[in-house]
Amino acid sequence: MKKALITGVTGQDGSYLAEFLLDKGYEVHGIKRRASSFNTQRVDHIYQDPHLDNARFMLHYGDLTDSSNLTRILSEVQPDEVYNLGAQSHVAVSFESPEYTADVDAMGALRLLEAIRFLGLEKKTRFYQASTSELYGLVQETPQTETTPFHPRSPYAVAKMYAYWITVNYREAYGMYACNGILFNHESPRRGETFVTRKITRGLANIAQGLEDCLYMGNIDALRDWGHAKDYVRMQWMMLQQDKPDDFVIATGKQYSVRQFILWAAEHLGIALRFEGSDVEEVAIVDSITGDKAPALKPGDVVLRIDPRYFRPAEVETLLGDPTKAKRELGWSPEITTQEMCAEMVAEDLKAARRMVVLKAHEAEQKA
Ligand code: NDP
Ligand code: GDR
Repeated sequence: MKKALITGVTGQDGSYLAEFLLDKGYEVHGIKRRASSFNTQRVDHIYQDPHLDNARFMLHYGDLTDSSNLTRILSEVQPDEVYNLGAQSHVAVSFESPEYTADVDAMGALRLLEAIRFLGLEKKTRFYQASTSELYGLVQETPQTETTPFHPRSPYAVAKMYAYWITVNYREAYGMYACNGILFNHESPRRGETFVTRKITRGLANIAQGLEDCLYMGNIDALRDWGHAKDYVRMQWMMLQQDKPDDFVIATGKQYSVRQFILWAAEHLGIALRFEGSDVEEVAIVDSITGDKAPALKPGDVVLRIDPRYFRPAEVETLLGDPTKAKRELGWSPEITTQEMCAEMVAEDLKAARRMVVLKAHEAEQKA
């Protein structure tokens, strides 16, 4: 039975990858951070009682800033594959916490690679590094491929650039099977609530149900290539099953604006929106409503305003990936379109909002 170790197992990708590897028959070990409250919601459904003889999913406390902890876990698990998905992954937050972001996102990758080498696992353990389209930043060519030059635009992207190159370096210097997946944005109903797609689907669903009044957004003209996390974790695994390690761009090859994503999400809620004003003055106003998904709204309601607080000190305006190499060499193609993904996210967030409405009504009844 193959063993995998996943850092960031409690995150969006980590949870889908753990499910995927369990289905493939792997023994899966994940590193979770100690927190003052439970932080394993995304993997609770695959939790297995460690007392069971046949348990194949195990969690270990750890942190990418803690070398001795990583070395001990690697030594105990002796994994065939390590997926380094753990990161301070929010670009805007990296401007607030640049040093911490560098420690986790850059040095974390080095700590893992060095621990693998120190333990003499460099010929056994294959290593996947969660690299990112943010490396392209101020883009030098469109679409972006494996050979497009990097120009990172945030402390996050600069930290990830170190992780990218240290992965290449350990491959070249020590013959390690180490790969970078240069993944473009990927989302799902499990996406963190402060990333733009989830903020939109969750925010609009809550507004439609009367739980919030207005969504405050930053640069809605940013262009992104958005795929589904489920498609992208499959590719992470495929990259570690080849004869030779290599780096791959993973993207859909299609690009849309944040504004377009807002319109789709609204449409799935039966809301037609129009945008008025410009830049910081811009608002989205309800034109018409069909169906019963937005009972709290009426035409003329303002559901979105621009708040410069969400502008970044340096923005990545446009990203569009070219996944030709992944298609050609690995036979990988995304199966879920951006629009289908948006519909799935809205449906899940609407369910959650409706549950909250029922709960609130029940609480109010109890009080009365
Ligand atoms: P998430 O933010 O959902 O998950 C990040 C994970 O890293 C969480 O499990 C988090 O733990 C963990 N983590 C954070 N800090 C530390 C630390 N100091 N030590 C150990 N673990 C830590 O990210 P995604 O799942 O979306 O992304 C996975 C990886 O892929 C990240 O490295 C991200 O930068 C990268 N990436 C993501 C893309 C995307 O569009 N989703 C695109 C390209 C790259 P906790 O749950 O406790 O916070
Ligand atoms: P990104 O994702 O920075 O591309 O990084 P995010 O969803 O945060 O932003 C995408 C674009 O939307 C614009 N935007 C807003 N973003 C947020 N979060 N909140 C807002 O209110 C808002 N308004 C507009 C942003 O300015 C940006 O242009 C993600 C992360 O998952 C990284 O870890 C990963 O490496 C990259 O994707 C690929």
